[in-house]
Amino acid sequence: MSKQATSTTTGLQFPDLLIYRGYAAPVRIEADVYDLEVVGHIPPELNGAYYRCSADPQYPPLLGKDIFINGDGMTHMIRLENGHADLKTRYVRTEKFKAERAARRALFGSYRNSFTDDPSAAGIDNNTANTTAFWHHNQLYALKESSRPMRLDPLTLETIGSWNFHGTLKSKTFTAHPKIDPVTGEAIAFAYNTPGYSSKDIDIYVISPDGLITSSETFEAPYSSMAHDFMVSRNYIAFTIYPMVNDWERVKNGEPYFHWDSSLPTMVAIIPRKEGVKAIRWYTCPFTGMETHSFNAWEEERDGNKLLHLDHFFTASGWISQFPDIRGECTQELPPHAERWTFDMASTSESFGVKRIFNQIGEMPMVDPRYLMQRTRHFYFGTSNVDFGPMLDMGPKGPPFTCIAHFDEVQQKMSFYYAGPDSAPEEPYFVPRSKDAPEGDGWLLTLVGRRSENRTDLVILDATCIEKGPVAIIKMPCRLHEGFHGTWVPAAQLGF
Ligand code: V55
Ligand code: FE
Repeated sequence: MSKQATSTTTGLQFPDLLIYRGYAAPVRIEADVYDLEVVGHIPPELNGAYYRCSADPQYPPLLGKDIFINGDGMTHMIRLENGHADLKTRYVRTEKFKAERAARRALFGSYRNSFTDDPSAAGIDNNTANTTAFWHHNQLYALKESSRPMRLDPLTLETIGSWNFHGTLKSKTFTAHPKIDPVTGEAIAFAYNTPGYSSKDIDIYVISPDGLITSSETFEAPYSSMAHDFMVSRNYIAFTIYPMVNDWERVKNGEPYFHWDSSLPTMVAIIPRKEGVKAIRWYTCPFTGMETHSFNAWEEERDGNKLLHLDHFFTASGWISQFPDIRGECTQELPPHAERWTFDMASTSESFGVKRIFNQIGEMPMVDPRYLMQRTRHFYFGTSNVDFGPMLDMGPKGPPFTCIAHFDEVQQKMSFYYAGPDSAPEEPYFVPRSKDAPEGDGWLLTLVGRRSENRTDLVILDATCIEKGPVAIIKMPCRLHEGFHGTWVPAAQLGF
């Protein structure tokens, strides 16, 4: 044997951990594939681009391990036109990505914890830009709640850079879940841990249809914690504040950025959009838990009461696949249920009503975005249902879905699309059939992981009959790393 072959030096290797193994393994491929294979027919009305973000680690972790949500932002784009589909995937050129590529290794340590970084990473923006593809004022962004938006070229997916809305963004952070007001065209957004580190301050922003922050207000939360999503109705903004706590003393000690502490109260903040934070009302929940994501918020006048309904997925446990429970109470992540929390804004009551919208567990909620902030009849989400097929093995971000579900609240009817053996659908994104089609008349786009084939498909379902199976299956020749949130941009807005 030659000297070289017996060398014991190891090259670049990801550790043998769940988050780097098998179907979860980093993909790291920046691909351009023209004319993907299509089973069925892509509806010609679907002319535009589907964008979505994922967390696809560029390098093995500096500390030998990491959490799923700390991977480098990889944006996926599937352009649909005249029944054809083209794929493009690109890493977001964040400052972190560029510095680590230059060093040919990881320089950043654990999630949002600069005290665990390599000294050479000091002062470099840790944005991973890995959570939400967001389109507003004709711009495409990759959002991460720890950082400012990253602006991307919607045609090439080239990174343009960090964006501060022409100097009007005061925080160093920005949510991955802004809500676009379908009536005014404004985006309502927020930021927590606003200096880029521990803080009780939460900023609320209104972004005009031409991309300037026209209103910026700050309120103080009872403790510094994760605020991942929020809810907006026509007249109110609502936050569920839950004890996924950020404690700077722990962070300084190299401990995780968040921990679950059920001894702190779960609370709701309700802010009238017109009066703003000076009219904030706080409610303390008689139970502990965490909002995972929200469907919608809407208002209703009933029997002289002014009701505000918050429709969201809520779980009694923390998110222990990512962050520890410091009291050691929950050893298993509990599944989220869809809950409707109802507040009478005409009364001074400090309590609110809670009921289940439906009895199916789930996550990654979606409504027809044209009906956001008003009552929606149709609810879409990811779920599992053992009537169709077995649960899949636990993944690094929790249990994978096997189905997409549609709940029609008027008919009280739950429908399922089962993705097939060893197949895991991700977030369903709703696209209307036409601009003025009635609520729910359109398609759901969802990426489906084909685990045994190590590939991904984009599945198009008719949202009015998902149980009938796909209208079209667009087959990727490779796997797209499992990700988070996407958006659809019609060709007329893309300009190409
Ligand atoms: C979430 C996701 C994140 C994150 C914080 O889904 C919270 C919740 C993908 O990144 O950084
Ligand atoms: Fe999210």
